[in-house]
Amino acid sequence: LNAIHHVVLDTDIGSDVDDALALALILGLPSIELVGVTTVYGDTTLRARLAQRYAGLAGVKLTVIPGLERPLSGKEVWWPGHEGTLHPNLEAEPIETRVSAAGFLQNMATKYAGELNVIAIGPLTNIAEAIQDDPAFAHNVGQLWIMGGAFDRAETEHNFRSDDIAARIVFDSGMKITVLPLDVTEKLRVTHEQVTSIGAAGPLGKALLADIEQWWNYWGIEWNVPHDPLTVLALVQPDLFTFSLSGVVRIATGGENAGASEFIEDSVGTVRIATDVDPSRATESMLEGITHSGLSTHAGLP
Ligand SMILES: [Ca+2]
Repeated sequence: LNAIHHVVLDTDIGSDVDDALALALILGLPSIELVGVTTVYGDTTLRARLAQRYAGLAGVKLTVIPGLERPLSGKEVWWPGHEGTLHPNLEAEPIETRVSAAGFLQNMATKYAGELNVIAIGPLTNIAEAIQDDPAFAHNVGQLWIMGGAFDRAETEHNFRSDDIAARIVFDSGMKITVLPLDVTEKLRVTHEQVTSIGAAGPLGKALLADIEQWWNYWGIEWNVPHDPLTVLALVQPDLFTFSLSGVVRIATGGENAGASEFIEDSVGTVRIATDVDPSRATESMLEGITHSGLSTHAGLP
């Protein structure tokens, strides 16, 4: 039997639809126990309620904690405005406000010392806060899985660029980190065919379909990249990926180049980056997990 992975998901769910797909995938994977969700970047209360809504559609109740709204970089938050608009009465969704997101991350890292997986699929503000505020945190986390960065091009990536200061704190922390950069995530696409099968997967699938269509309409495209679900998959099916040797990641801060990332191989480094993926097997596993969460956990469905 595979071991159960204890996971905290740190997410900017609600803007790019791929965070919702990542949450659905997590809920559909029997090998993951989701111990909580923290939200980051912009209206984190709205994001937290939205996460609870998706979970509810899969018959699951989450512990969701709204995290920091403003990046340490001080940059203006990118907020397209469609966040949550397809989901009425979100204010009724319960969230946890007695603890901060950083405090919750620290508590879980202590509770599951050495074996907590934190999956960070938004700007790294909450993670940086948890590191700065508790010297034991970086050591207590088993592994941090990050969607972010780009190592094969000059352009910067949204999560690192939005909070370059936080990204640098995280990569300088000595934490064990696996990075899923654009180099790898862009090898996959969510297409019409796949979306049709997601849409047929119960109430959660139906909601995801509407959100995917909204996202496609926003950009005027007919596909999107599943950056965030792929990051989840790297934890549960590492055999689908190729990873670098250990090394360090340097983050450029400030100026035009803010958030640019560079990987340097180093035998004492604690970071590895994904360098390749099997796109067809990854797509298959991703769809299987997402549709499973929609169909199997909701009462009254086959
Ligand atoms: Ca995200």
